[in-house]
Amino acid sequence: MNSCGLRCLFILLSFPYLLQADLSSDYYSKTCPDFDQTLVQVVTDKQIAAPTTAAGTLRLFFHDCMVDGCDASILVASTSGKTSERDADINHSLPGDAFDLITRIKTALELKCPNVVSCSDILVGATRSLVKMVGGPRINVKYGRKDSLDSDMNRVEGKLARPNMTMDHIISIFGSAGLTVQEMVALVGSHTIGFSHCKEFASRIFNSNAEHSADFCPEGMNSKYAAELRKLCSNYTKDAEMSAFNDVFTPGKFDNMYYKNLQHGYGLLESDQAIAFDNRTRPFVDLYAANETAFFDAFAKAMEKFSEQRVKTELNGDVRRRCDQYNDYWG
Ligand code: HEM
Ligand SMILES: *[C@@H]1O[C@H](CO)[C@@H](O)[C@H](O)[C@H]1NC(C)=O
Ligand SMILES: *[C@@H]1O[C@H](CO)[C@@H](O)[C@H](O)[C@H]1NC(C)=O
Ligand SMILES: *[C@@H]1O[C@H](CO)[C@@H](O)[C@H](O)[C@H]1NC(C)=O
Ligand SMILES: *[C@@H]1O[C@H](CO)[C@@H](O)[C@H](O)[C@H]1NC(C)=O
Ligand SMILES: CC(=O)N[C@H]1CO[C@H](CO)[C@@H](O)[C@@H]1O
Repeated sequence: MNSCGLRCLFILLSFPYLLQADLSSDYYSKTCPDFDQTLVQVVTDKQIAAPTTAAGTLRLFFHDCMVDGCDASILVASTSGKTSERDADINHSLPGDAFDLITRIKTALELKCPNVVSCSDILVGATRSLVKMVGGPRINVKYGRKDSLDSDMNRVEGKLARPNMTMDHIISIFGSAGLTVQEMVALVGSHTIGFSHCKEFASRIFNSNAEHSADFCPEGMNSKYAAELRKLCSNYTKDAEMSAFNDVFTPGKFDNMYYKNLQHGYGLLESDQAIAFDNRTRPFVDLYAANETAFFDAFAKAMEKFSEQRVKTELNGDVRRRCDQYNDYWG
């Protein structure tokens, strides 16, 4: 159910231009002049205190924007009546530090300019800052998004790729989000930072016939790497927290090592490794492995495009006062 209804019909008939999102890089220059400075300050403090924040926030951004555009729908907490996106099954491992970061930025901004800055803009701005902070490219971002009026776990299924999907399926999911194969390969380069829980790749390294056999190695994987991962994850069924770096060589640095890893059998997830084998994706893996500037340019452009698609406007969104709750217009 769209929570907009008659209210929107009225607004649309009166102000048809509202259908068009009006994003700009200086959107808050008059209404919240300290926006950039405040955001960067909170982001910097948090990243220093908790260095896993960058990867966690980038993944949170990705999951928010894949499901109906960047609209902060992922930040809404479930209520007794309704399970929201962040509690959809696939979100189980979304990191607490990233949610905490957004709350901190929102709190700081509400003190300076109440009811002005949207949660979706905060998530986009924080992601952009963090990518740069861990060594990645400068991304041009525009602001002016509104936050969703609706978050529903049922809208998540089928919109996020899983590591065991076929490349056809993954390409089609990104295609539905308006992204080309090249843009997809560039964005997945995000796996140059962060980590994955063992359960996400256990089926690759523990094959059911040769459970702990020392020399089992999935096709395309470096055999020493497979053995190391098996050791690292030996306890994963007992300890669900066990996890491995996505990029085993430079885990905290945003660089093009992810693609070099794929070329040498150090892809962690099945989907990572598959990107290096598929004819449609492989040329871009080779390009980005050879030329980090080409990767950074493509990543920055794809992030900019991705962050501006299907953006909510006054018509179907608002500025939430708390990022985890809808505004209460009737109370
Ligand atoms: C083929 C498509 C993709 C698949 C199947 C996939 C799957 C996954 C999985 C299973 C994890 C591990 C989660 C965990 O265990 O906690 C992960 C981590 C991550 N993903 Fe992806 N992903 C994909 C594309 C992307 C894209 C396009 C981005 C960014 C734009 C992204 C950003 C991240 C980041 C930053 C992490 C690390 C999170 C952390 O350390 O907290 N992924 N991904
Ligand atoms: C893929 O993994 C999910 C759980 O992550 C599982 O439910 C599903 O059955 C798997 N699909 C295939 C084809 O293996
Ligand atoms: C596995 O778990 C057991 C008990 O929790 C612990 O004693 C052992 O050190 C763990 N091994 C590894 C490799 O983490
Ligand atoms: C992929 O490329 C290889 C090597 O160029 C070729 O042999 C194979 O037929 C191609 N497969 C498809 C599906 O295009
Ligand atoms: C690397 O990519 C950049 C950006 O696309 C390009 O300008 C440059 O010429 C490339 N460098 C090499 C050595 O190919
Ligand atoms: C970060 C977050 O909100 N994760 C939630 C994902 O879903 C599980 C199960 O519903 C919740 O327990 C987590 O809190």
